[in-house]
Amino acid sequence: MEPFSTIYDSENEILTNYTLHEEKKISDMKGYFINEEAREKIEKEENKVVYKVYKQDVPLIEGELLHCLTCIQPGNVDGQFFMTKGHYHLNEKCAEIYHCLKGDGLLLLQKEDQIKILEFKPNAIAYIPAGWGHRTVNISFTKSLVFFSVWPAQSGYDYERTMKEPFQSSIVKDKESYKIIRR
Ligand code: S6P
Ligand code: ZN
Repeated sequence: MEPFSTIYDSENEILTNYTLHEEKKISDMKGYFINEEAREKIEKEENKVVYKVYKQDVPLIEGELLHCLTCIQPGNVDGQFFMTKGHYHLNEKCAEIYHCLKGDGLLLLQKEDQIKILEFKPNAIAYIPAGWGHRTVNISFTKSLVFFSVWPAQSGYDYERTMKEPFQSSIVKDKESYKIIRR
């Protein structure tokens, strides 16, 4: 393949020249929030966008790197902040790097009985070691959380595992801030 570059358009919160754009709406998040009834209500009323992903395709072969921009909207389901679905990599030997560009968030990480919650603010560069499940949460009431990620092209995604072994912590509103609760 040919070398290429993309531009992060910070005002519009997109990666220009993306080849793949995904939007996860409330209707795509069935079973991910604690209060499923509240999620269904929002789905029927407005079906808001929870997060968007802009990705550049590269060959899914050893040595290549995938990269993308994720933008999580501000919002909550019955007080639980908007977040990504979260996943493990199918290939447990694949790590990942997240670089926060905008907003205010938390990165939830877990591996078996180990849990880590990292602050995720602009300029934070988080290293997600191989084998750790990862989910990002937008804890701002007004702003999007935007971050850039880079990971091996052969990682794959395991979303089923996060359903079988759910993230142990949830991030909910607490007055003007947030608190961490056990799920
Ligand atoms: C991919 C990387 C991110 C997420 C994206 C959406 O390995 O971790 O690009 O795919 O932030 O999250 P999720 O959990 O819906 O894939
Ligand atoms: Zn990942």
